[in-house]
Amino acid sequence: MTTAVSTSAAPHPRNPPAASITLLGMGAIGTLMAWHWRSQRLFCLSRSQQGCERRIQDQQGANHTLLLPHWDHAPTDWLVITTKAADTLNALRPLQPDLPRINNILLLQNGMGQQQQVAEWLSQFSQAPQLWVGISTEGAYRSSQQQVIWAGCGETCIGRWSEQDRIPAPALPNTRSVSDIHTRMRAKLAINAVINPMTAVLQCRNGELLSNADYSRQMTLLANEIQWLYQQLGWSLDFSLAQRAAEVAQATANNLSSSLQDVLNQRPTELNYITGFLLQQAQKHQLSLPHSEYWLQQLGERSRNE
Ligand code: KPL
Repeated sequence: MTTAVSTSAAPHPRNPPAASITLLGMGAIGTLMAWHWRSQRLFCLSRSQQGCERRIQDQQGANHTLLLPHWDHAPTDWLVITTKAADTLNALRPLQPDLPRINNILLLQNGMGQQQQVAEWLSQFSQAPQLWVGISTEGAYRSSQQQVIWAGCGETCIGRWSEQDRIPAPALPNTRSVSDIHTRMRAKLAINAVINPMTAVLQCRNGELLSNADYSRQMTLLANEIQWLYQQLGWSLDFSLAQRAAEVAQATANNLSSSLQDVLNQRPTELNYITGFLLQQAQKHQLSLPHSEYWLQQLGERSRNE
């Protein structure tokens, strides 16, 4: 079954007014969020300025086509950025004249480092939008340029970047607003910093990190190193990383990690914003992370954010 969904339909009179959401980055997670938000007023920012058409296969195997018009620069409640971490500032800079018309910016991406860059960039402007950051455990991948498969249900948590800011959250459907987003982001980063570089280098599914004894031993070494770094940085991690990373690898055993998908599709990976970000933190404190360094070097990428 194929359903075409045009996303800016007028809301039913009994429903709360639809939020205006502009999406920048229509890859796997951007397309999945557009599907969740299909009853809102959705727009996209595409290079062609022509709007975006994407297909998504839901969990029952039904296909839907999403048609998002190009953002008309009218005031928008949310600008949601789901580009690759490395592309964030370059995508945002041309929107500087639009900032007074954007109420909130949400960065929903893998990795860390880009949030700080955006916060610093926004701080120069008097009429800057509120900055939000988020993490998602939804499973989605692109099976072709236009087609996304929704592979696993998850949760998307968002929170304010500025921890002092206690303004109540405006509603963003299908997300949970949390007060400890920084702790959650760091926990997710730690897990990604174990699974992603190893699977990308070894070109294996997540589950193979457990079934192969040598991989499993190396995974424990890497996890223990990152757990040690977090202790040195005073970043709380209230679980054993070796154990949690193994649980996640088990739960996603058949997955190709996002970094491996990037390698296989000859796209740049986000590891400079995962492992690279941790190496930068370590360097600031004169700490060394030989295992993390090894995996990043294996991938032939420079071990710091560009
Ligand atoms: O988040 C992931 C990723 O691939 O980026 C994990 C949890 C490792 C699942 O594949």
